[in-house]
Amino acid sequence: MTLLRQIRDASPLALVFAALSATPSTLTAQDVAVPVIQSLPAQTDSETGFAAYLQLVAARARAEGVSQRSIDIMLAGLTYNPRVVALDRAQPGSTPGAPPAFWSYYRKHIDGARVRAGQAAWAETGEIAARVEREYGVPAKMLYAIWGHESYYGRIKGDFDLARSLASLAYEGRRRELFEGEFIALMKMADRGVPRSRMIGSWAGAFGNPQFLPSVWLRVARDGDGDGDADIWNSKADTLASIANYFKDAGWRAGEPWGVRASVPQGFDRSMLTARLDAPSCPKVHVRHSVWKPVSEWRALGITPNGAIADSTMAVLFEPDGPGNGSFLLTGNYRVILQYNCSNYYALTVGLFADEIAR
Ligand SMILES: [Ca+2]
Repeated sequence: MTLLRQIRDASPLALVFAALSATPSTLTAQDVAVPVIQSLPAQTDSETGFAAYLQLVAARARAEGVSQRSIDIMLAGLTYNPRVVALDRAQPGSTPGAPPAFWSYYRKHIDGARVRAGQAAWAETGEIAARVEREYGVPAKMLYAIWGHESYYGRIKGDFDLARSLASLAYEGRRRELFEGEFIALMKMADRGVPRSRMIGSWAGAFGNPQFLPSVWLRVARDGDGDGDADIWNSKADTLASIANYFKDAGWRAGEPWGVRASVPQGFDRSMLTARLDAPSCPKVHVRHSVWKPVSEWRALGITPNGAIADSTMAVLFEPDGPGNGSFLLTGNYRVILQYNCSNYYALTVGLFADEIAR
């Protein structure tokens, strides 16, 4: 998933924060005993160096409790894949200056065909989605929006060998800690019984209908159809339950919308609405939001929500293309979508797409 996109979109400083937040707060003797792989210089084209690196990763995996059987399965015949490194290097950096228009981004990603595909998926699996919604408290429309945005309902899941991609990206070294950790997480998936042949996905290591990374799969994937296997590649029930569990785990509040469109009066004074606090994560995303106010206060300022939202709900005002080009009141649940991928355009697109599917 998505964590990769965060990384793609993030500033170097945000990456440092991401790395820090992923570091355990307390070190144990076992942690200290883990080999220091960072001491190996980054290389890109040496099969010998790659093979030597894999042995260091195997040692770290062993230290983290991965079985020798899974290590052998994952490393067997593994070769360096220069293509994924080239794809990674071709990622655009952050564009200086004004951000591109939101609505052109939205129309590029969500069209009538994708909305109809979402409605068709819902018609086919609605009974399962209703059960998942009851169990996790996450609206079905959000599940279909994520599924459709991430993989077009399973049509675009990627055909890269995950072990080869993750090992190559780790070896290349620019984001070694991230990709090495994900590679070891993939080995732990093997320990949990995921067959090697199923481990196929995007060049950057995300996989299945919801495009989870291995660490995310380990943390939140669920078996939705009761066969004992959380198969987010092939099972629609497992996919819906796993996305719902991701949202629940990230703090989704049942009964609250992600946000609503809002009408803002002409000449509305926005000068007093600038948020002063720096957000702890993805600050570039949050800096574009206003201060938090209950909806009742927004109403008192003349702003009208164009959708169901309680007066007591806390919300920020967000106008992605500036005043007069679409205004939104966003709730804490919008932040949950941001955890899936920390981009305003991503989160707003998913929210609006969900509303379109449910229309
Ligand atoms: Ca299952």
